[in-house]
Amino acid sequence: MVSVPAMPASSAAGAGEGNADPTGRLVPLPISLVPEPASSFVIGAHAAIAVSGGSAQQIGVDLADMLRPATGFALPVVTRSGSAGDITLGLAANDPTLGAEGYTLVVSHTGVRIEANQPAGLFDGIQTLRQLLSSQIQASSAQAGPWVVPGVRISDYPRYAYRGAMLDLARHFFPVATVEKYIDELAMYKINVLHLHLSDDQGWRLAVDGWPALTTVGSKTAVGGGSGGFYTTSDYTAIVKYAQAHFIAVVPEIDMPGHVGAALSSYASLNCDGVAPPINTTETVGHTSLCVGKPAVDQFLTAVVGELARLTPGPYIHIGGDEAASTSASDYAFFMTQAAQVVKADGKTPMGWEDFATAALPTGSIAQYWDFRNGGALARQAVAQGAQLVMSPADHTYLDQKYTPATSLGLQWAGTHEVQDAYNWDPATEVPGLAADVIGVEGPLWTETLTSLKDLQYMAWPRMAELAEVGWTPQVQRNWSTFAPRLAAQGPAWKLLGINYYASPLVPWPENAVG
Ligand code: TNX
Repeated sequence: MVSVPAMPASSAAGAGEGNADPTGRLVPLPISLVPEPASSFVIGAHAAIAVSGGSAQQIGVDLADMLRPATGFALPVVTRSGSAGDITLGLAANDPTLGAEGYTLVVSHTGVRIEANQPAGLFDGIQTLRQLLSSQIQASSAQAGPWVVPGVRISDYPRYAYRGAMLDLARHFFPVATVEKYIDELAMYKINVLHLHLSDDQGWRLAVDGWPALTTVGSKTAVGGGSGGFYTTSDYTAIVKYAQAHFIAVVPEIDMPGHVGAALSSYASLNCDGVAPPINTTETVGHTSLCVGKPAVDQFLTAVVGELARLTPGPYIHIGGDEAASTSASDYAFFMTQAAQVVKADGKTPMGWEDFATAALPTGSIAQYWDFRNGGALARQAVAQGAQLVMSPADHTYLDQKYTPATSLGLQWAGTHEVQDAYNWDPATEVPGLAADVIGVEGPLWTETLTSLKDLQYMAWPRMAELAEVGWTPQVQRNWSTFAPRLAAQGPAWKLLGINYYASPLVPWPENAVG
């Protein structure tokens, strides 16, 4: 039994618009923030966005796109050092502690200056600036203002390098535009990885050169028998480019050697009995396997991994490996060892669900911890082979799990996850003793029960914003009681952006966030 926090009138304002404390709006919380109440800045009608040229230019354009609709200001992006009244973006931070994704953001009464070492840090910095403004900045048409940026000195960089979201396109397919919308939303919270689950029993979602039936047959359905769909090479490339423009790396996953019903239905040669079965569109897992050792399966593996490697600029190729209950243990270990080697030979780093720790893994592979019921044994086995870990414990990060038993969407095999369950955990201690091997976190959004953008949003938000802070902000700076009002302050922005979210009664949403 959890109690709803009391919400005095002053804290309702604190969660929303009239909040003088700039930390009251920021998710994820920066590592260092010094309020300077005497130094607030008002973005004026003649403000410019001054950039140092080169790669800062594009971030300047991003910032202008972000601020123009609601302010109604011209906000020209100009290449010059900033003068009074400007927002200045620079890439001369020269500060090793900021790393590739950190930034400094200083507000004085004459302007705002954001500096970083790399464009990714500058991009993170403009996300923070957006949150420092009134949520009215999210409106799509001109609003009254004034556009006050509270006085503050921020120096900020992430706890973990890998802060991911996963989207299951296999159980239900979603068009490019839906994925791009999710990318827009993730970028606001400094998420930097999008893992796409592109195949499963119920559907195959990516065209593979030389294997046309994967899409002409394998893509045609979905959980419950819906119509399915797939990405052409150019669709997939469009997603990768869109993500890149938001400093998000795509990690493609083809799940093997189980979860392959759609592939088995497409090619008889992948089956031990040489017969292609009909696609089973129920939610059942663990009933399919590639016929390990068959030459056609080797060719399939090489072709699929090769295609993913060609189309994916990021470092990781995810080869699945979960719940292969219909593959013998020895076939499983043989196949996943081979799959990891093919990824490596294609110049990429193999990533897999933690189950693949029973195979021989190249040093530096990435194991994705999910099954909180096994006490971390597979994660330890992976680390013993020199792998690193991405933490997706299903009882904290699975965005498809119901919030409460009354949530109409979602599953609940890992329990129900109210907002506090998504926040109150530490990736470093989730599996004791492995803190040094954790490179980050990921929130998987499985889609057995989800069929629209609205469904995806409802299950992802607010939990994905919570996970963003778990991945970014040092553990000692995180606690639910100070986080809840900051989370609440996202509500009005989500409402203006048309993001459907679960208005948990455990969060003190301001009045303009709900209804
Ligand atoms: C487990 S966790 C799965 C998925 C399901 C999900 C539903 C994991 C690696 N596999 O196949 O979609 O649960 O919550």
